[in-house]
Amino acid sequence: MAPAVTREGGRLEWAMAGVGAGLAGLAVSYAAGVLLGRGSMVVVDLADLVIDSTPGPVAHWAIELVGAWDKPLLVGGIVLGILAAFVGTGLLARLAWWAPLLVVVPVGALGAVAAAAGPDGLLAGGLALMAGLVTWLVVLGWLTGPLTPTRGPATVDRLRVHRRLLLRAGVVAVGAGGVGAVGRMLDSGRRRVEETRRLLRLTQVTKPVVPASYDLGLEGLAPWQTPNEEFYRIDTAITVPSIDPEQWRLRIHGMVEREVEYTYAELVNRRFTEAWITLNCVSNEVGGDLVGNAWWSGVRVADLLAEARPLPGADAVLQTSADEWTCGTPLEALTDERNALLALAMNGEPLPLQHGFPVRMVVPGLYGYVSATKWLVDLEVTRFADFDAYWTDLGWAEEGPVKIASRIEVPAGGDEVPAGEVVLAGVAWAQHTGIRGVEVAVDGGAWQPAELAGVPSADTWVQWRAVADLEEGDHVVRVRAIDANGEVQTGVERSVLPDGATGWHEREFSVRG
Ligand SMILES: Nc1nc2c(c(=O)[nH]1)N[C@H]1C(S)=C(S)[C@@H](COP(=O)(O)O)O[C@H]1N2
Ligand SMILES: [Mo]
Repeated sequence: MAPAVTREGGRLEWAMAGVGAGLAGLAVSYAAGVLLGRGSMVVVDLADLVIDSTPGPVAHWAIELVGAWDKPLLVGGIVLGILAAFVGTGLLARLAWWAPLLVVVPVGALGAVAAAAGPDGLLAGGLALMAGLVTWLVVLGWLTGPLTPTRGPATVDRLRVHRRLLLRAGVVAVGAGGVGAVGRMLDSGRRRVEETRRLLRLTQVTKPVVPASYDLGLEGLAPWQTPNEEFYRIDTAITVPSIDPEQWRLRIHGMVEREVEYTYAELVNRRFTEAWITLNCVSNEVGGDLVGNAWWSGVRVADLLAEARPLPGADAVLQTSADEWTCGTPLEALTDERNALLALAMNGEPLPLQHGFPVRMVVPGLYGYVSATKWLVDLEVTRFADFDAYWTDLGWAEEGPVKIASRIEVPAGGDEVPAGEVVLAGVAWAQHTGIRGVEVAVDGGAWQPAELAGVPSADTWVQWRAVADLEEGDHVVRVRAIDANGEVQTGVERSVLPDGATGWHEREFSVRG
């Protein structure tokens, strides 16, 4: 006869094990999120998702019904839901080792959707979520270890089982509490700096109004001024550095007559320069969106370098960030008339943390990887021959002047548009040189000039627009730009490595009768 299988512990013990494991998972997911620089918790993203996906009338009805209690009730409901999920895994574990997955997998799927919709994107959110889910399962297995079915004569010492369970529960509680506390501590630094940033008043910073002539205002065309929340973000930082401006220093040293150091307050009290500058990434593919245009406010770096007095023979500045990313910039690009900036503000607000708070470099005409150091703390005047920087060390070119580029945004790819006059539109850029013209070619025909919108300087992108009379069927449009020196954008296709992509952007769409 097969020995009887005994499941030790009552439902309550299994349920408690589920709750303990779930709380441990929450603590780990929270701490992992903090480490990954997330501004929000996955659980909070989940609440947001519930709110956002509640149909308007239902939400209205619910709010009407419960009045000012809507927020506490929502939070209470979510807490109850989470507790129910935790209890559920415990009870299911009592039936079969794999049964908790019936809860954990759907929760993971919901969490992934919520994280993707949340402010920090799927990657950081997904990793934090995974860390939490794995912890949940592993701790559940461990906590229920003493309760696991024993085969053979049921002569189990109930008291011993109970004691072992309590001991493990204690270990989990202390561990989860510790992990949660460390997460909170790490996060408090970021929250404090966010708060300091919010309270900063940079009196010299203005908020610009975009002249109507710069923005064609077409549906589907990116706005001429890129809002901070939509500005692309590229960096190697896993945790976004949070730097208290009071503690921040910029040191200028190396091949200089006089080493100098500046505080944030010293920069704030200098004369500010403001400019529209389009920034783009060397990794931007033809037609890609790693490019944005903002109003930057700050101090001319040429003036600070002049105070340090570079020595003859120096041709480069090695920039270092608080997180020890480095890049090398030609000394000339930082000292010529182009107004390279130590930016303190972006679009009229102190720099967002992800974009380099409190101070970053912005150099018109150079790709970000050789110029646009965020969280900047150190400038070493030196020679290109004497150093390797982060990306040049990995095979990217030492010098990264921006290449002429143009992009089609209207019609959107795969669009179906009505026959007749079809509007084509997009942007083109060649910072520090400027764009003289943009041309489009439909279905491999002759290049036709597009109209250009206005721009304040050679340092920004320019919107373009053209109209083509097209018949029903599939079409393809290509674009190329001509810079202010008369150089025509090449159609030769090259990949982004080592110094930026080339080639013409094209777009397919169809016209219906
Ligand atoms: N500290 C630091 N600064 C950095 C980087 C980085 O990885 N670390 N990436 C650079 C690159 S490659 C680009 S394209 C720009 C992007 O700036 P953004 O994220 O504000 O758009 O920042 C530059 N500055
Ligand atoms: Mo970049």
